[in-house]
Amino acid sequence: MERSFVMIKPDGVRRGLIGKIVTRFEEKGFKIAEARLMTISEELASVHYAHLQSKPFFGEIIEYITSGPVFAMIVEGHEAVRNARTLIGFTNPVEAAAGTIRGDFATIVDYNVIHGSDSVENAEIEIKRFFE
Ligand code: IDP
Repeated sequence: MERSFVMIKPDGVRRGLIGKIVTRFEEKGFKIAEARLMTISEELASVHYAHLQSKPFFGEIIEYITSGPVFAMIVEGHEAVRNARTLIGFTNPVEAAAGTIRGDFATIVDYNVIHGSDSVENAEIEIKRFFE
């Protein structure tokens, strides 16, 4: 079975969306293999978002993702990475279809509620990064 790394970001946790979001993954057919509530250090955040280091909003992303606990999960299922991305929706909630998590629970890219790995290779890197 393929695995992906999914993380409900601090705005999602603060707004009490853990239950609803976990339910969506379960209803889709994923198994939640592991989960933990954790607070991300600035160091871990900088590694996780290293690909965005040159962006003008990099500092804001780090501030956002470290602003409170996140709910990190390993989800398992058929084509888990691609299926999770479909369930999550496009990065910018304005473009995310209704019925997707970002489409239904977010309005602005700065606070888009959830992260999901973008490739099988990155999923394994992120699982190690957050769970080992
Ligand atoms: P992804 O989260 O859909 O994989 P990435 O391009 O890897 O998309 O961006 C990582 C995160 O950085 C996004 O989920 C979002 O929280 C944040 N982000 C991306 N673009 C912007 C922006 O233009 N302004 C503010 N935050 C952004």
